[in-house]
Amino acid sequence: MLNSVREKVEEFVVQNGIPVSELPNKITNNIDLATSGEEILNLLSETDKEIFRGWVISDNLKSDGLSNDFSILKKISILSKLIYEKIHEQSKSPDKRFKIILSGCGTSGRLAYLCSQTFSLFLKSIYPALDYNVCDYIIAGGDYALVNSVESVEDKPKVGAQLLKNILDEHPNTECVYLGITCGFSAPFVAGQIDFCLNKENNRNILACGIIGFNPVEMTRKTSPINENNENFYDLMKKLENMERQDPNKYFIFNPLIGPEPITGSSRMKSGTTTKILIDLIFTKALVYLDKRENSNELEMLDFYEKILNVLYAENTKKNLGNIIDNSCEALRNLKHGGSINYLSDSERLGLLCCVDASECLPTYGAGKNDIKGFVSAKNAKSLTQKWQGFIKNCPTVWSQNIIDHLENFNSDKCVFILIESDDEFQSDQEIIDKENLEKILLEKTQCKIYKINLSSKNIEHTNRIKVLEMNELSIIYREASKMYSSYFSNCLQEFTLKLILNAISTGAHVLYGKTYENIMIDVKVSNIKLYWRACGILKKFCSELNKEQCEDYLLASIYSGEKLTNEKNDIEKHIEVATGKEFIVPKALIMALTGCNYSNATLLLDESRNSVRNCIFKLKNKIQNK
Ligand code: F1P
Repeated sequence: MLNSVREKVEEFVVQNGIPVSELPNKITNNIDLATSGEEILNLLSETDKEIFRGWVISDNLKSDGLSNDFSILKKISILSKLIYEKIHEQSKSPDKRFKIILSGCGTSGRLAYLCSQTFSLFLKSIYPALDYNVCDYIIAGGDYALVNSVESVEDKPKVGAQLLKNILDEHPNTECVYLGITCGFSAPFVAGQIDFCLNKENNRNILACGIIGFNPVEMTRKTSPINENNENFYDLMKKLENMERQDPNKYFIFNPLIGPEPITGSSRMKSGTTTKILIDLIFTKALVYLDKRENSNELEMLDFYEKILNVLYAENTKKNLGNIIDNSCEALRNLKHGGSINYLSDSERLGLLCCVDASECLPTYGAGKNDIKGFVSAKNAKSLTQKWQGFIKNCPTVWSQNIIDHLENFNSDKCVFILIESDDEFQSDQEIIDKENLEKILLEKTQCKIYKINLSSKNIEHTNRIKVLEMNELSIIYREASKMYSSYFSNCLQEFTLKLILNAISTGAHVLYGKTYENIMIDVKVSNIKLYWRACGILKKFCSELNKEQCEDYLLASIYSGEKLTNEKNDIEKHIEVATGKEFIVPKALIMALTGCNYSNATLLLDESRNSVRNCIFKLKNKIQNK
């Protein structure tokens, strides 16, 4: 085990200093050649297994080489004990307030929201006297960013720090645990908050400060100063690493090495999933302490997640889920003929995951807003509970009346409906629409394909038109988790299952549709600094004979539509502002770089391939090779 992790780390580090989170994964190198959903699932099963490799020993890569003195699992244990003690203290003397603050950008912020809401709700259910949310969240761009992408705020350290300060100011005399999430150790928004926490003046009420991400500390972003002292994220991480050594009960770096994403840089996938596992384990373990059960074992808990992977990627499931992916891809191919992918859940908790997964396809794959959607069913928008307001307010597709009013949008056999069946104990029944009725309407009034994913404990019957993805072992695993730990943990596992399924459907459908070249989403939106450098990296990868500077020049030529650059070249913020909202920036830059043609001709070439980036690059590469 030790050796394999060492090898993996070394392998990652030697590759031109590119952070693990931005490297292409060798397993999925040919994912764009897959011809079926099942083949995609075979690859995802391998990359998802990598999630579990780097937990047992430490994988912090220190400047002096590998060190295994801080195991991630041990850190989970220390932090969860601290959280338990504070919640316990609070329950005995309510004036001793305590808060956990989870914060992140994009997917990381969305997971901060989900985990903070579920944990706070659960605590309220066991301590009815609790009159506030013990766990709070911050997401860059505010609640609007829960289901929309607002990537530019990620580059603003001061905004991050101010938002954290606001929460602390609102709750004076409240002790806090802060956990920042940035999968690539790259978001200045989060760095600003870490900087704030490490500053002694602000430190009074901060009991613990931690960060979650999936690169070795050495690979933290070294550009973009974060504070007045011109320190960058890397400098802060080195400080944090030192402080963690000196005071391991207060400072935490959670960075298990999980290997690169199946779609390069798509941190919503493995990194998001691992973020969730880490937070789930910390919170579940705290609950187990509260329940006076001392016997929770992190490894055993981790095992539950692996068991679910085995069920999900078992032959039979792969076949059925593969079929859903195939038909979802068919829906994308037929967008002009009524094709669309729709998720529907009757639980706000799981519906959030549906809406998030769908909304992430817009920035990730340049999907249109009607291509893939999540719905949460309720009698009407107002009847949905206050608890999930942040999400409900910002999600345009929250209630099923939307569906009923717009049935004509779903009246094509290319339209796919995926219904999530669950028995969510936190859902209040009276607020929920009569689901059977909705199903009946869909069946009678539309031609769409209907699938059900059964995450409940009941068996569901197949009918002619409704195919069911049944995974019987799941309910056994959930029940066991609930018995051994808590029903909270079992909910976490259910969310984990659904996240993997939805990620597989949306990723699989877009990859089969031809949105990636190899495992790289070339048409990346250039909407923040991380993505600007990712775009340059993509050009470098495919045009190895060019140097970094030339690659950046091609990117700028595309951003400014072939016009001469009038701004300072290093005014990246300006370039991002101009790039935001423009289409096909990287593909056009790549065509110019590969062929030497100008901007207008690159646009023509892309047009000729009907904007299929993959086909266009494929043709060009063949042409160049045959010269
Ligand atoms: C945050 C994030 C991602 C998103 C995109 C832009 O990344 O918003 O969630 O998919 O890559 O960045 P991170 O700070 O968690 O690395």
